[in-house]
Amino acid sequence: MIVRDFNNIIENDRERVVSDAQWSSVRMLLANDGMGFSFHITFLEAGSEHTFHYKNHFESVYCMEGKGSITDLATGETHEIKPGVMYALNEHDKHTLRAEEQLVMACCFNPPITGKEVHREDGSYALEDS
Ligand code: 9YT
Repeated sequence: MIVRDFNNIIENDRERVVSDAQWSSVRMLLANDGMGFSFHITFLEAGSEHTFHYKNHFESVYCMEGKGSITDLATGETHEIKPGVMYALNEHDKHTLRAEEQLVMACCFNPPITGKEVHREDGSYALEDS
């Protein structure tokens, strides 16, 4: 069994904490945990906007705190994001996420990320060996 404490990670396991200018993410589970998915708690700053396109991964995201919206860039459709709402990028959907208030999201990736990825210019993460 794997048991990890978010607060302990923040204090003692900084390798699991990744930050960009306007988001940060705590990787609770990564590929080497062998679960077949990774699990992240992600914070998106109030007022920020992000375009991501996870071409190589499926992702589901559950909003725990905050307020914002997500636009599916293929259809132009925009959905409200608030606590209790989940979105799943089941078609590797390119999307823009906006945080009106800081968003706190619980995210799962399949395949799991390794922790070494950086966002490429097209908004995707590479697979480990691509
Ligand atoms: C909200 C969202 O797409 N989170 C993705 C996870 C985060 N970018 C990370 O941990 O890499």
